[in-house]
Amino acid sequence: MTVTIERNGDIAIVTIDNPPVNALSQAVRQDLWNAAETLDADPSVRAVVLICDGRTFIAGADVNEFGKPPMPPHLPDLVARIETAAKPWVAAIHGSALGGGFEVALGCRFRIAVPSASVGLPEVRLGIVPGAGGTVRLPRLIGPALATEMVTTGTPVAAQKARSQGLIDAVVEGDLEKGAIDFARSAIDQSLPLPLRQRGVPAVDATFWETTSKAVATRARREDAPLRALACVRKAAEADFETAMAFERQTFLELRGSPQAAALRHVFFTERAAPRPPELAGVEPRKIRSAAVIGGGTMGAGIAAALRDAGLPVTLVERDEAAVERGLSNLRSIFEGSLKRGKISPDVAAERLAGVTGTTDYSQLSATDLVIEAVFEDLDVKREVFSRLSTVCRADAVLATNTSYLNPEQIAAGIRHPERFLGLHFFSPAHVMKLLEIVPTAHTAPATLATGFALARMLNKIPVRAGICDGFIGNRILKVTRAQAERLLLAGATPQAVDAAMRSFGLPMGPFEAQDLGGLDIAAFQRKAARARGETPFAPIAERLCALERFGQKSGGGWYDYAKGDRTPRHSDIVADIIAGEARETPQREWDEASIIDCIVLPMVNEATKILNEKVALRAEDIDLVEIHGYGFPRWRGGLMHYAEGRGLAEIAARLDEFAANGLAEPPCNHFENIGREREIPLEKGSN
Ligand code: T1G
Ligand code: NAD
Repeated sequence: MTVTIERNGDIAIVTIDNPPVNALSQAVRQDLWNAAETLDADPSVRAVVLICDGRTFIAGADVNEFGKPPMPPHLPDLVARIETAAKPWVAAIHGSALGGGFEVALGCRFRIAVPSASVGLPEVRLGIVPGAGGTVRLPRLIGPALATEMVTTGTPVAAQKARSQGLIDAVVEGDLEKGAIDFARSAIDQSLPLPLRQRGVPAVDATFWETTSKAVATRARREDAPLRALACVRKAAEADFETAMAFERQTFLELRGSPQAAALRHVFFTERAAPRPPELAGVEPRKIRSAAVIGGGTMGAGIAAALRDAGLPVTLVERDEAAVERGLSNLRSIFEGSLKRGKISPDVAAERLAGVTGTTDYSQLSATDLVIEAVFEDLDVKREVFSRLSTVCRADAVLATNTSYLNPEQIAAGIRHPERFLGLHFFSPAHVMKLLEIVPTAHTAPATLATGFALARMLNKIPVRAGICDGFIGNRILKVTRAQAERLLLAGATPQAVDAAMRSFGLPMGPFEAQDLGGLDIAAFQRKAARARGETPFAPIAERLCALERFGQKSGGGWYDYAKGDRTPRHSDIVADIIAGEARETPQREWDEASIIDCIVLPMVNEATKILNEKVALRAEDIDLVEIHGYGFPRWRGGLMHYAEGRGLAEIAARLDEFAANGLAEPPCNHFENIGREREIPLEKGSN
C-alpha cells in the first residue's frame, strides 16, 4: 500500500508513502481514489488531511510512466474526485509540491505548508504543459498574470511568497501534521471557499495576452512548451472550465510525444544520474568539512564563494598581503552581487564572508580536508604550489587543480601521496556555472575521485568525469567550434550570419559574440602555448585581430566594433578587410542558416566521438551535460550527442564527408557510428 488512512477524531489523515519523491504512479492514484471513496462514505469524517512521508510532498507525475500507455485512474479525474469530495481536503506540504503534485494540492480545498516548502508547475522544463488542470485552476486561484509566470517559466515558489500570492492558505511552523489537523478543524467550522472549478478567472487588460506572448516567445527562443502553456492559461481565461480542461489535456498529449519533450526527459534523467556514476558505486568518498582555495582571482574567488554557499569554512591563500586583500574583495563583490539580486539577505552575505580566512601562510592548511588550486595557468607556478601543499597538508587531504589546459599529471609530478590528487575544472563564474569536469590522473585513488563527485553534490553542480587531453571534454570541443566558425568566414560567411545561425539553433550567443564577451586574449595565450608544444592551432583571423589588440568588448572591438558603453555588436570594416585578405585563396560560396549550423555542429559531434573513442568521456550523456551546462547548448535539444542521434549518425557522416571534400571540415573519425551510448530512453527523431 502506498497510501494509508488514519484518524484523529473527525479528521482523517491520508498519508502517501512512495519513495523517493512520492511520484503519482498508477498505484498511488488508485489508492488515493479509493481513499476518497472510503472517506466520502464515512459520516464520522468531517475533513481530510493529505500529507506525505519521506523527503517531500508529491513531486509530480511519475516520469517513468511517460513512455507507457496511460492507466486509469487518470490524474485529471483523480484531482476532480478530490475537488468534488463530500469533505474538504487540506494538502499539507513539505519539500516540494510539483507538477501533478501541486495539481492534486489545487484539487484540495486548502493548502498549507512548512516554511521550507515550495510549490510549482515545472512541466515546461520537461517540454510539456501541466496535464491535470494546473493551467485551468491556477488562474482561478491567483489570476492570469501570476499563473502565466509560473507555468511558462516552471520556477517553483517558496512558501512565504506562495502565501503572499495566495497559492497557499497558511505557512505552519512546527509539526506539519498537527498544524494541518488544527487548520482543518478550524476550517470546517467556517464557511468553505468554493472549489476552484466553480470560481471565475479575474479579468486582465486588453493588451495582456499580446504583450505576454511576445515576452514568452523571446525568452523561450525555439522551445515550444512555454508558449503552449500560455495558450492554455489564455483558454482558461476565455472559455469555460471543461473546455479549458480539454484544451490543456490535448496540448499535454501532443507535447508529451514531441522530440523536445523526449530531449528534456533525457536531460532530466541524465542530470540525476550524473552525481552517482556506476563505476564509483560502493566507493566511500572522503569527508569534506573544510576547504581551502589557492589563488583569489576570477576563478579562485568564484570557487571560494561556491564552497561558502555550501556551508564550508574556507581558507583563501594568496601570494602576498595585497593579493589576499584583492582576493577577499573579489569575494565580497560576489556576495554583494547575490545580495543585490535578492538571492541572499544581508545577514547571510555577512556570514558567508565571515567564513573566509585570507592568508599567505600555507601552514594554516595542515588540517584542511580539501584544497583547490586556482593560481596562474603556469606549470612552474602550479608545481611550486603543490610541492608546498604536499608537505603541509594531511596525507588524506584531497588536493585539486583547476587548470584548464595544463596536464594534471605534470602538475602533480613528484608530490607526496599522488593518490589524493585530481583535477576539478570549474567554469567561470564558478559560483554560478553548474558544470564541474572531474579529471583523475593515473594515480588518483577511487576514494579521491568519489570525493570529487561528492563535492559536486554538496555544491549543487553537475559533475562529469573527463580524461586528460588538451582542453578535457568541453574546451576541446570548443576549439573545434571556433575553428569551424573561422573556416566559414574564409569560405564566404560573415560573423553576423554565423552568430545569427547559431542563435537560431538555440545557443544564447553565437561563437564570435561569445569570444568578444569573454576576450580573445585567453585563447591567444593558449594557442601560443600549443605552438610551443609543436602544435599548429587554426585561428588565422583571430590571430590577426589579437595582433591589432582587438581583444573584444573590453578593448572596444574584437570580431565586432562597439560604441563606448554599448555592448551591441556592430559590423567592423577592419574585420571585413582582414577576412577578405585571409580568404583570398578559398573558394567563396553562399551560406544558408542550416548549412552554417551543420558546418559548426557536425564537426563538434565528430570531435565528441573521438573523445568517446579515446575514453576521455565515458558516456555520450556526459558530453550532453558538458555542452548544456558549460556552453549553453540548448537543453531542449537534449545535448550534442542526443541531437546527433536524432539527426542520424549516417546522415551526419555523409555531411562531414561533403564538408571534408571541400576542405571545410575533417572527415568523420573511425568508428563514427559507434558512440557507445547506454541509454534507457527510447530514441525519437530530433528536429532541426
Ligand atoms: N518521477 C519519477 N522519479 C522522479 C521524479 C518524478 N517526477 N522526480 C524525481 N524522481 C527521482 C529521481 O530520478 C531520483 O531518482 C530521485 O527521484 C530523487 O530525485 C500531469 C505532467 C522532487 C525537487 O518535474 O524536481 O507532474 O536517481 O535526485 O534533489 O502535470 O527530483 O534516486 O533513482 O532530484 O531531493 C513534474 C522533478 C512531473 C519534478 C527532489 N515534476 N523532480 O530533488 O532529489 S510532470 C517534476 C525534482 C507532471 C502533470 C505532469 C526533484 C525534487 P534516483 P533528486 P532531490
Ligand atoms: P587570475 O589571474 O584571475 O587569478 C590567479 C590568482 O592566483 C591571482 O589572484 C594571483 O595573485 C594568484 N596566485 C598566483 N600565484 C600564486 C601563488 N603562488 N600562490 C597563491 N596565489 C597565487 O586567473 P583565473 O582566471 O582565476 O585562473 C586561475 C586558474 O583557473 C588557471 O589555471 C585557469 O586556467 C583556470 N581556469 C580559468 C577559467 C576562466 O574562465 N578564467 C576557467 C576555468 C579554469
